[in-house]
Amino acid sequence: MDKDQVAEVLTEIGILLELKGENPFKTRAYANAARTLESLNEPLDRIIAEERLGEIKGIGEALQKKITELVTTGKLPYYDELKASIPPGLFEMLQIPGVGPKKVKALHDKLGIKSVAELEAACQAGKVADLDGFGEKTQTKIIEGITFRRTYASRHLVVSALRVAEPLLELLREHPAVIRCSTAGSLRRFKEIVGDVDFLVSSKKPAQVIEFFVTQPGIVSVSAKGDTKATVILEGGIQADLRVVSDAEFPFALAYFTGSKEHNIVMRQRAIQRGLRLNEYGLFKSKEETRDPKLLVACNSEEEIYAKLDLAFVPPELREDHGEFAAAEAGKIPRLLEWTELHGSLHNHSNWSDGHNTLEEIVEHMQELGCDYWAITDHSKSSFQAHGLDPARVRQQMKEIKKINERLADEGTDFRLLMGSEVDILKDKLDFDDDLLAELDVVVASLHAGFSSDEADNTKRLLRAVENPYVHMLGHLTGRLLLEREPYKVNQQAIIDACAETGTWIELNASPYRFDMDWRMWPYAKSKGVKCVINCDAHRVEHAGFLRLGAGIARKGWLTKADVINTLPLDKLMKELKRKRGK
Ligand code: DGT
Ligand code: CA
Ligand code: CA
Ligand code: ZN
Repeated sequence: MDKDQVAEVLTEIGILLELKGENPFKTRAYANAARTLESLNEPLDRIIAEERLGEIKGIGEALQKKITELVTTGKLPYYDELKASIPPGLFEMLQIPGVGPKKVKALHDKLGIKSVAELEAACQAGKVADLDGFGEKTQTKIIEGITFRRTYASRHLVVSALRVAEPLLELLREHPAVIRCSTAGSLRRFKEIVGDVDFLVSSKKPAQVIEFFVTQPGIVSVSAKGDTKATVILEGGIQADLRVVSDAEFPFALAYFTGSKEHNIVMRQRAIQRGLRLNEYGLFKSKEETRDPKLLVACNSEEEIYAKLDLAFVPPELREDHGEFAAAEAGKIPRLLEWTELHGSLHNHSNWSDGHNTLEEIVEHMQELGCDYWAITDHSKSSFQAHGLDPARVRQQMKEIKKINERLADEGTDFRLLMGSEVDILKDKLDFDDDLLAELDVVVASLHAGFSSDEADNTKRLLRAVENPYVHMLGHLTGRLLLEREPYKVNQQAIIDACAETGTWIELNASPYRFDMDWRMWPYAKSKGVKCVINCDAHRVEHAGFLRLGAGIARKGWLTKADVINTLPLDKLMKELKRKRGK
């Protein structure tokens, strides 16, 4: 186990002990030790090998023994026993917003509640409000929390789905009985949230493929298993459907199961208009529903199906019946952005504010990845929870970055750090004065706190930032956190119009928790000539991987290389960064 995994176990032990009503000293010691481990700057196994664990503050003898056991054996019987002694439903109850270990313990001790379902019933019967330390308000909040969780139980971030689906697809691809395979459904269409994962395989031996699939790692249970279909639950609780078809059927099944439903409906209508029938088994010369192979119009690929219906190929991301048919008919489906066309990210954090890595670590990692540039845009002073920088610190960081860039130049390297800021949009001004902003290469303006419930209010604040000549782009336009926090109210169209007017760019925040501005708004922005910047908003070097995800959402928003600023090489980018200021 590495330090993050050990920290996770220690955190869980702390919670389990709290659920048992252990004394707070003991429970807190575990939480504190977990935090200490997470912030270590060297590998845990080395510290243990050199017997230096005892030198770390807050890690006493008992903890040392447990940590050593976890790192060396990957197991801890103490933890397993503790976990087994507590009903699993109690742990699940902790996921309800506003319900902590103390409350769970009280509910269990006083009302005998052992599961979320029992808790909901008790709330509805009004029993929870009567408990000491709860009350009407808390009871209502618990009911709301349970409802919220239920709505989202079958909704997952696309990144969580990809994490489990991609390795499984690779395993399927390598199986000798598999001829072709693909994901389908909303995952292939790259929706930001997916309900389940769909796999499609063509094979002459479906039973073999099904048997293989259901026994792969990453599959926690099998809900249904037939001759050509299986439904399973993947790690993380996502459901997955696998369908196996003949290779002749594959393109038709792929088109059908990729959807969307809305897209499929139009496809079928077009077939009918041409005296044909389209379904998951094929395209048939027939006026009635059929799957008679003698009537089949053979197609070896999705491209051929589209061609038979007088359409250019529609990339999966565009299959939402959002105008793709008019474009495909006119041969005007754009060549969508490829993530490899991106050269860097213009909104990222370092350990000067709330990021995890040093400037040097960032340079090394991004250079290695083949980026041309990486902007450091740490938070401004008003974001004090995120250790926002005051003007003096900003200037100090500028010096630091200049030094690093000079060194890179000396070494003959083309990679550059760009000096920037993610400046807070305050109630009536920006967090920094114009003269400081003017010294920076890159200025991202974001709304982080104090947004109003009034759309006009928020819009006005953002418009003021757009009008500032030193603001290059707006960061995460609506502040949403997918599956967690609703966007704040803002008139996106008015802001896009103002960005068009002033030459301000809009960020596509590529964090899979945000994907903000939403893909549905990009065609409008594009029609107004507003440029997109795909930004990682990286807080760790690993977040550079978000570029690929952001590009997927950009494709869903119909964006091409020309629409995205950070497809530019460094010299052209530097020119564009000066354009608005020159006006
Ligand atoms: P999801 O899973 O809720 O995120 O969304 P999808 O689009 O992946 O939906 P899913 O998994 O229920 O079905 C996969 C595709 O299969 C769907 O996009 C279109 C096709 N499909 C499923 N059921 C129907 C249906 O009743 N009518 C039509 N036309 N297509 C369907
Ligand atoms: Ca699906
Ligand atoms: Ca499905
Ligand atoms: Zn940021």
